[in-house]
Amino acid sequence: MLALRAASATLGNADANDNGIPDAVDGADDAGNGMPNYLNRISTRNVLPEDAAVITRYLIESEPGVRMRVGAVAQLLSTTGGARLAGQAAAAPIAVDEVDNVGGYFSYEARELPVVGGTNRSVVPQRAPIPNQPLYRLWDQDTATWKTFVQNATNKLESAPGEPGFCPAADSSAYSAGLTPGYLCVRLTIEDGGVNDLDHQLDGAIMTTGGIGARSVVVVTGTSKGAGGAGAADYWSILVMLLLAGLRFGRRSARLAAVVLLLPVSVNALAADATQWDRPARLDRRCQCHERSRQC
Ligand SMILES: [Ca+2]
Ligand SMILES: [Ca+2]
Repeated sequence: MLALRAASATLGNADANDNGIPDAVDGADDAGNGMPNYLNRISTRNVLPEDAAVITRYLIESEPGVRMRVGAVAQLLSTTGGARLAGQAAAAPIAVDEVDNVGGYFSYEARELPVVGGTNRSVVPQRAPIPNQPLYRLWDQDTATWKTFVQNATNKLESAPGEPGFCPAADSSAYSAGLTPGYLCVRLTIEDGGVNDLDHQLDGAIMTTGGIGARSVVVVTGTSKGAGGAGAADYWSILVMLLLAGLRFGRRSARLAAVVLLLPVSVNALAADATQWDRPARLDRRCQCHERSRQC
């Protein structure tokens, strides 16, 4: 996917990347990582800045050897010059997702994977803690739709506590399964050519544009009878009848019957909740610091 602009930036004597060379001399050619030369400050191939001007923290990192590149969506829409789109409004020119974004979207590519058809792990420091009921949402440019990251044997979402701007390295054992609310670091494992690879090619590269979303509504579903609201209505009708019966035969027997009736509703609600957002299988608070970070 290529980013095509109607016009190139007009560069002058400013020095956006603070390298002592005027922007006009640095030029707007691709620095090799999807960023224009006049903004680029980084040369490590497996690392990208979320914001072009900040290279000491908030770095998106892949496993060593992989070439990282700012994604085409960020090249067109990022206001920070890096791989980050600053939230739902920044991504609106694509489409507004039905799921509320938390902490921004990130658009990047990981190229030159060691194995075509293999997997790639990348770490994205979050701008806000992972919320309750989290999802990882992806923008699929081929279908022009937002979709939810699919987890399976070769595609995973993991998280680690981290510190603002600093996360364990992409190959660290500090990550635990799932998106844990409150954590600041997300690791995505994506299979080349798999369901979450947005270039849809078996080509030794993965493309992703997406970010954390939070469901705003918990949907409680299911009773033992039928589909939709009819079964639930029957349930509550029976419950009311039992309570009325309690007035005649005693409160204790009515309470017992109500508990028996409500138990499967509660179990169904928990089961429904578990399918609505990503929940970690376990917590692992071990932390290995990023080699460029001084704390963890
Ligand atoms: Ca410069
Ligand atoms: Ca691919």
